[in-house]
Amino acid sequence: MSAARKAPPVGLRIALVRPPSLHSIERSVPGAVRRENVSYPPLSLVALGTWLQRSSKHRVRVVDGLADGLDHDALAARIRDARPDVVGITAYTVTLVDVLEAVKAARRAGARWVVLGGPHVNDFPREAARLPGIDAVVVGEGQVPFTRMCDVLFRDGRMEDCAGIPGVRLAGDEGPAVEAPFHSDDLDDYPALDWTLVRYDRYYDVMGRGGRFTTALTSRGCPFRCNFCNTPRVKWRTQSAARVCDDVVQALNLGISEVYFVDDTFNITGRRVSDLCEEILRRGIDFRWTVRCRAKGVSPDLARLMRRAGCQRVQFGVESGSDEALEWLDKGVTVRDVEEAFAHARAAGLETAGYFMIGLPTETDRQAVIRGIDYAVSLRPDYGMFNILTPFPGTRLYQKGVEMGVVREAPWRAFLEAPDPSFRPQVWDQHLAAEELEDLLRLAWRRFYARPDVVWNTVRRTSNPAHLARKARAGLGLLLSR
Ligand code: B12
Ligand code: SF4
Repeated sequence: MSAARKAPPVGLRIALVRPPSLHSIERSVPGAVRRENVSYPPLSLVALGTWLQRSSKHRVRVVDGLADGLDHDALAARIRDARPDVVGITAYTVTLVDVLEAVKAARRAGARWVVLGGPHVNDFPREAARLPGIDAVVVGEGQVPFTRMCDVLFRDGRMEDCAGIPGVRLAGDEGPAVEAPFHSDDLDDYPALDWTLVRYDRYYDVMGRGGRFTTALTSRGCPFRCNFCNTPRVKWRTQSAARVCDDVVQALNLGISEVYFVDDTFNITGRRVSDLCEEILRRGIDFRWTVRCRAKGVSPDLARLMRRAGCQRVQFGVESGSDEALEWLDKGVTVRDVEEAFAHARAAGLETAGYFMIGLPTETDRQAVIRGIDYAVSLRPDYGMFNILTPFPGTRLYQKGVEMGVVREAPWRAFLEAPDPSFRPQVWDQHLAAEELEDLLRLAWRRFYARPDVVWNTVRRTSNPAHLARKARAGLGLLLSR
């Protein structure tokens, strides 16, 4: 009898990695909030993995180092288990130090090629391509370029041959500092997500009701021009209502009951929102959902329709209770718009959340910041999220700060070239020092969440004891944070 011949490989083995967050440089968010970040699924990697499986023969494994609470040695062991040819790592700027540790872990695990993608690469392609230990970066939506890259690597075994694939930059490529990210013209071209790539039953939303939870992205980009945000560089595109519903139904079939649509701005046109609500109602799809909306454009009718279609919570970027500040930030929204939007949402029975900033250029002393915090409380959202205004490179706010002599560029430049865990992003410290703003930030979280009605509403709405325990842990963490 002849010995069985080994079948030639049909594709590469690919590990897609979300690094842990052990060295976050974020100082604007208390640890209790950061700890809840592990509860969101790695949507970008599921999207990449789904596409790779659909359009190639490569074999994919997702390693969620964040949700699994791995350190970098455990991450290396987990990657080694997958015996990958290629390791693709998703990179956020605030966890860049961990990204580099993950690159080293991938190398220790024997990966032949290591590739980065994700928001950090999209914002800083040139610097990302210079990071040590990597072979290439992918700028923009990774599905098509990364798959093409893997096809070339499988065929030729040479990373150099991937030069020229749109969206791909080889290590050390000194191309433009900013480039138009690769994107698909039609979001419906992407297939429905294969959530079985991850342990989809483990994710939850601390602000939700404790059901099985996932995120989804139904549009990309935003035409507005808030000066602290870098999203506007991307052209606005949407999925069709039918397509969103198909994807939701697929998730519901896995027992998922809560979906957070993480679009930067869900209600860029009211028409799109109403079309989606009508489609959900027409098909009788029963699930709770959350969106992030702009305050302008949430009419009483739209809010009621959203509620009928299962919307549970609307999150608004309020930022400030001062028109002068909103104007400074180029928000294009007034305090009145915000108050009306909250009133309409509440009247329709929607829960609300507000994002607020402290340390705005118009807050010239401690009292002004405290007035801002009091405004946030007086608006009575069900949830409040507070941040210190932080000018990120690439935003118009950053540029303005440089021109005003408020922003110091050298520390950011040094961090982007050689990420160091001791680096802290400079907050807008024109009037108040960073330490004072951090102290006020803690005050904001405490003032907002230490109110009996907030505690009572949370208890009243949460029937799942395990979820109530999570909420209590997050709440106590916030109140006790130093
Ligand atoms: C949901 C979300 C969260 C969730 C979950 C985050 C997580 N860790 O999974 C929560 C609320 C926890 C969160 C927290 C934070 N977030 Co956030 N978040 C988002 C949001 C709204 C959606 C992300 C998403 O799922 N997108 C959908 C997927 C499909 O798209 P994608 O991530 O861009 O991935 C595509 C490409 O980037 C690329 N890609 C991604 N990874 C890889 C890997 C490889 C190998 C390749 C080839 C390609 C590739 O292909 C993907 C598919 O097309 C985005 C804004 C946005 N609309 O994208 C902000 C965003 C990602 N967040 C941002 C920030 C700043 C934060 C925080 C720092 C906020 C804070 N102050 O705490 C924290 C940090 C979290 C952390 N430590 O990981 C920034 C990141 C900027 C940056 N340069 O890093 C964004 C872009 C918002 C913004 N415009 O400022 N966030
Ligand atoms: S509305 Fe939101 S996503 Fe759009 S520019 Fe402003 S902050 Fe960015």
